[in-house]
Amino acid sequence: MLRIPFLSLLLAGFASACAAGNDSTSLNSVTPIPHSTVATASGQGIVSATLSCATTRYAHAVLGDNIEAGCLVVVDDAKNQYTVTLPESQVFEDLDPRIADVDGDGRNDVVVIRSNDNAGAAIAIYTVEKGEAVELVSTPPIGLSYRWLAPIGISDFNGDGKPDVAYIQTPHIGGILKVWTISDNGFEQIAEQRGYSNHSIGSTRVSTAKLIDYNEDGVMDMALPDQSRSNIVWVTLAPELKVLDVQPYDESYFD
Ligand SMILES: [Ca+2]
Ligand SMILES: [Ca+2]
Ligand SMILES: [Ca+2]
Repeated sequence: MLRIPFLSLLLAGFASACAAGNDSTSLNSVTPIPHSTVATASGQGIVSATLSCATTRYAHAVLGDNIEAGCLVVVDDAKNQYTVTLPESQVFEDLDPRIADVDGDGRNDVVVIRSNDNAGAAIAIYTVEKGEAVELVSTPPIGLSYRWLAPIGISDFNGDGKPDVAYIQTPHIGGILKVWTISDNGFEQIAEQRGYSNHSIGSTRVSTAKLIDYNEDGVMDMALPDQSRSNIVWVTLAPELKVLDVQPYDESYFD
């Protein structure tokens, strides 16, 4: 996935992309929120995703400033543009939309962090279906205001052939690694372990982590900072959650 950084945007013009529903304006008219990346991908389904409609209505400010996104603008492979506009009670508390085919239907979806005034953050996955941008699945929100989570990545971590979504819940106050997958039962959690932190309060780097097949068994593993950033911990989920290695922390490993 190629990402284009937008590091020096001014507030001017933020309102331009905030029309509700699906629109037909060109992607060039969409202003990403400050510090955010525009995700792009090849293939079918969603090929571009931009966090836009800057708002300060959710006063949490864990991602470098107090500006969050009120909408998500996606473009599909047929060059149709769609805008998902959140209600006033929610924002996308995120800087890096992640394009991946999460349900394995051959069409790209997009994974974002969506926060709610009363209940905190959730993983939300959107897709384009029948000419509409719709929510595919989401986790329940954490349950408290200003509780946040930081995605690690999307890959088939347990080797069952289906993509999984990994994230750290509450990375600042006792981080819990969680992995979810779309199965016949819906969106369900398949793994959980405490003790990790992939984000520092105020940093615009959403996740300090790396996807790597560390034990070279053909299944993607994760390298994660531990909660105190004393160590790097390599974790596999194949066939079940296990720590593969622990080494002294080195920030440059995650560059
Ligand atoms: Ca899909
Ligand atoms: Ca899997
Ligand atoms: Ca592996």
